[in-house]
Amino acid sequence: MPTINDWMQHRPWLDLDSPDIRGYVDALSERQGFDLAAVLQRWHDEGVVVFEGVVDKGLIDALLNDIDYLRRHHRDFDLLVELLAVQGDIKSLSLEDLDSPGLKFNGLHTISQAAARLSLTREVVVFLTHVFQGPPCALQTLTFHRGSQQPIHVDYPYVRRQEPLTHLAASWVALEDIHPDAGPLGYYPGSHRTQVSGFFDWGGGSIVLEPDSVHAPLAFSEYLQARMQAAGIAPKVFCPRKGDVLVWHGNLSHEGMAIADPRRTRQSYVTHYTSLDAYPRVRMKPGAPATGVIHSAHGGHVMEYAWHHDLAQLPSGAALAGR
Ligand SMILES: O=C(O)CCC(=O)C(=O)O
Repeated sequence: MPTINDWMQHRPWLDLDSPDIRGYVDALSERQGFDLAAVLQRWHDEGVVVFEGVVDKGLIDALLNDIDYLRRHHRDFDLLVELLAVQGDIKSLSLEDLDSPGLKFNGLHTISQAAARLSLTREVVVFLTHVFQGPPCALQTLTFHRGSQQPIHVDYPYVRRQEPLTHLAASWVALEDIHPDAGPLGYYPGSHRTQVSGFFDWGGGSIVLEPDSVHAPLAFSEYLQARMQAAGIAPKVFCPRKGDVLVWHGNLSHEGMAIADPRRTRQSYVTHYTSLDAYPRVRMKPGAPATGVIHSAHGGHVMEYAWHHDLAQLPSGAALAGR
């Protein structure tokens, strides 16, 4: 059962009070192609960084083509989905379900090579390598067609199989220009600091949601809302252009804003990452990451899940083969 102590003892270096960011960057022999010191400082202060226009638009179009294909042939693929917080198989969805706000595809990277590659955009992988002090690995991915309208939350009580728990971050890639009325992502800068967030006790001192937790996610949202109000932090609304990516800390409060115009889509692709050291061993195929990977780039990995074999692949698999 992870406790406050576990979190505090395993904080990554940038979560300590006064990390020597300038000294760290000056000691590096390689240049990163972006202002690393500035983004590390922003991560320390705000728990969020944005890289504008860095994501390969050809890959985004390949993913959109995969999604379109999947929506037209959804009974031919194995994919977990989540609709109104209930998990199920994509095969069981009706056409109406497929258009529903809040529908998430879980683990699209397992059947879409374009998705797997989008999890490993260079700037994101390089940045997270410095955050974790080791290779970042995709733990899971979520793909949204419309706004999620998800209440305020932080990820680590739900994404909790990595060891240590603190090795957690996420990226949010805009697959189209995001309109303010489409239910954009909202986030609370600086809320990742434990002085702001505190620790929610799910029961018996556990800081994560367990099958026998005495509290429900709604109580957690109410707790975080009260903490944000007490700290005077209002949400920032992220309305990016196609190809922008936002990276957030595993303890950053965020939410899906209300959808003002239900006709609008809000196509986005989220990856949750941990470090290679913290990646749950039971999920890895023997020999991973030397083998058993879907894609590796810039030192990061998207691994196959141990229980998956020969899943039918979306069109980008053939289109990107050998590239
Ligand atoms: O994109 C959204 O609306 C919310 C995404 C999110 O909360 C998550 O992936 O943890």
